[in-house]
Amino acid sequence: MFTACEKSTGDITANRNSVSSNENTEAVTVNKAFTFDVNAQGWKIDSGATLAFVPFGGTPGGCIRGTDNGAATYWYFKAPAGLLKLIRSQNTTGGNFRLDFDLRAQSSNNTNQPDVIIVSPTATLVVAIADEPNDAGYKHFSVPFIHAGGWKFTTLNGTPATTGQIKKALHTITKLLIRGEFDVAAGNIALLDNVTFATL
Ligand SMILES: [Ca+2]
Repeated sequence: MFTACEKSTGDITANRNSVSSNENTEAVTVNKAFTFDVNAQGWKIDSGATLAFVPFGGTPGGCIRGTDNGAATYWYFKAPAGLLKLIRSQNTTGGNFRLDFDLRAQSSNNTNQPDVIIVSPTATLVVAIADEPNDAGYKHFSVPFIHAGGWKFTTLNGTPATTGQIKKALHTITKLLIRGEFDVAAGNIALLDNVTFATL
């Protein structure tokens, strides 16, 4: 069962060291990591699910959990205003950026939906990740904000976005969404942990 993730304390301890070593070697531009070990750190849901902070079941420590409320929409985790402000403040004429996160979700292979969405006043950009989460455990996802990452305007069938267009959207970003619904069954659950925005 999916809820088994809220048990294995052995794995949580083992994961702690690897996460720490990764943080030490990565060039993090935005010095803000969402580890959800105390609270939800301002994250919310973009329609169709209920958010809860869970003080266990993360990788390691706490995480945030979305539970589908039965609405016939794909629901998303929504980044807090503080993260959007930090992203807007980045020097977009410099290097490129990426979004990293650990996600565990019930899955029925609904791959043909945007997995990450960024919204600015002039563009909505979407991307589908080749891999997808499942309920066997957390998977790490790293989404580059570059043309080769597969970003499209408005829909997955939209016009491909250039790296410059993606950066422009980041510089005025008003919404950042990470998909939580991969199984359309009512009551589906997803867990999110370790969200970072960093240099590519
Ligand atoms: Ca955590």
